[in-house]
Amino acid sequence: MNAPHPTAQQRQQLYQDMSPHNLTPLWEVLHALVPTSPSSPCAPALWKYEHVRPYLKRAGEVITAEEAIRRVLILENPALRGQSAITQSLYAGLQLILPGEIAPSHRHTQSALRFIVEGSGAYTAVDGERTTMHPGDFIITPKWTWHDHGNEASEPVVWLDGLDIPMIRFFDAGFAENNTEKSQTVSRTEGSSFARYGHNMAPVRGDAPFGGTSPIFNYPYARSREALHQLERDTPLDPWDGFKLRYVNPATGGSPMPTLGTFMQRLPAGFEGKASRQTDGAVYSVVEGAGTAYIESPSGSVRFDFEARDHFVVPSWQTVRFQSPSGCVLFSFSDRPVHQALGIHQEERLS
Ligand code: GTQ
Repeated sequence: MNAPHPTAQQRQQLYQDMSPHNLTPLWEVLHALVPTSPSSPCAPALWKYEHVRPYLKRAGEVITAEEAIRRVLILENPALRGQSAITQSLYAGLQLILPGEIAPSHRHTQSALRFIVEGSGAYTAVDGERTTMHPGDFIITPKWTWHDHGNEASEPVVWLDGLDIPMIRFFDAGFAENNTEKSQTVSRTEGSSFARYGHNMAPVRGDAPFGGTSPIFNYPYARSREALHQLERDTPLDPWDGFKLRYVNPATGGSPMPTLGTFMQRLPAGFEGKASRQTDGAVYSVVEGAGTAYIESPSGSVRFDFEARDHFVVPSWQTVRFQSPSGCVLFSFSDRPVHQALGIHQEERLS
């Protein structure tokens, strides 16, 4: 072995001497700080519902919703364990509420989405209005609005929670407060937000109640499903996406929440999609049917065979393509609105 080059030694000495002063050389890390393309530490991962469900059931036996505040099993990215994150910017979890339970009212600066996975008849209350959950419904909780969940039906209800928790943590902008009431007082009849904003109409006077966040807080599956099926009947198929729609804030045409973009797509029977990649890593909830996602990650190719109620994550800038011999419907969410606001969103569609 050769002795280290004197310059190398001098460099090491410099690093060592300045380290106690909280100084470190850029040139040793520049390539990683300013990569030629994104190289997410996040890994692709799949959570089969049949594997998750027994643990949800056990969670229901060891803690009440009230004691837990939120009885949720976090979907933790295997490459980000301990961080309560499914991607660097997003949080996802599966929340269980049993008949008769209440998840008490609180509010926080994090925005949340609920995507109903199993069971019907539980409710979420937001800003004085309740909305009843059905499988496939997409429900939002705008930042800093009081919200509580309850189940007055006879079956357990499970939904996917998607929040911008890691993003708000990154900005050190998290505030939260517990309500003095366990269940907030209901001040409007169910459906009144939808009546005002859900029919391509809006009140003549007054601003939308939640600023840049959608004034609608339940986007029922019956409607999104019908829209996709009609598209399948009479519009051309997108070779990458199948038939894919984004949810909108009807007051702005933008995303329902400033930090979270949400999508619903139908892959028709026999779909053999082309590969694409995007800067926004995305979380998928399988609504109906079955299929396969092929993801190219730096550590190799992975194949996820999915069916209804399974969840998976596609990391930033890793290519994904879908196949579905029998057809399926996929819900997904990502931090795309933030990428778009910053002008850094990129998509590459491979042929
Ligand atoms: O329902 O308010 O999964 O505050 C994590 C944090 C759900 C909620 C989560 C939360 C909630």
